[in-house]
Amino acid sequence: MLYPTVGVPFMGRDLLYRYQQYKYTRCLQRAGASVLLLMPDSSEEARAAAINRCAGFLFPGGPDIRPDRYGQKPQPGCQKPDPVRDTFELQLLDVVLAARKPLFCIGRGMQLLNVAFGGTLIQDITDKQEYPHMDFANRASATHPVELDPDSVVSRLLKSDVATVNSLHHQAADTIGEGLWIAADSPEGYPEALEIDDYPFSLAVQWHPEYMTRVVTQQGLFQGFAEACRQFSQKMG
Ligand SMILES: [Mn+2]
Repeated sequence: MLYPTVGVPFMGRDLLYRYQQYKYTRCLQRAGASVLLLMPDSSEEARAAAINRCAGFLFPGGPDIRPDRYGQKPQPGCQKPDPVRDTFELQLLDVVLAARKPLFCIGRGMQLLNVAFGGTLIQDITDKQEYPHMDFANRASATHPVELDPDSVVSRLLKSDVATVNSLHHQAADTIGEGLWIAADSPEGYPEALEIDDYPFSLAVQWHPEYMTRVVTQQGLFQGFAEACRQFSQKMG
């Protein structure tokens, strides 16, 4: 039995971020992966060594991405960014994509993937939604339906082309970066999952499977990702 190492960027020292980081760690461990937290303030060599050890990477939730990263000025409703995370995670994502290692992007992570591919975000969807997309109180259950492309990895792992998901975002992917495609959307048409063209294993969801721990199929996303990491890890030797 092999326990592939998954790199996860450090989310921050606040109690809420520590709680969220723990949720990701638990789901990855339950899927048979071991987690290596990647610290943005470590030395460049230590970081490179840590990144090399990882068979796959999970990009977690977090604050809004600074709008200048996708060529816009901040608009009303855009929340305080974390520029250190933006810089670190966008650099890390480049390294991961070049190495073609398995990738799982969640929440902010999915938005980061879109921005890395040249896409843009709607800075605030609060007044443009039919369902409550920012519903922290119901994070363990489902808030809105999504429709999944039957040819997507996310649909294969959830074993369905429809699902109901939780929702903890107030921004949405707008223009989709070239090289990505929409694997799931909400009833209003907001992208809820993205995948990368011609890439060994990529999964990017706008919802938060790490909170839906009572829903067995959602844990299947972590299982599928961990399995892809296990296979990559065997290739790494
Ligand atoms: Mn949503």
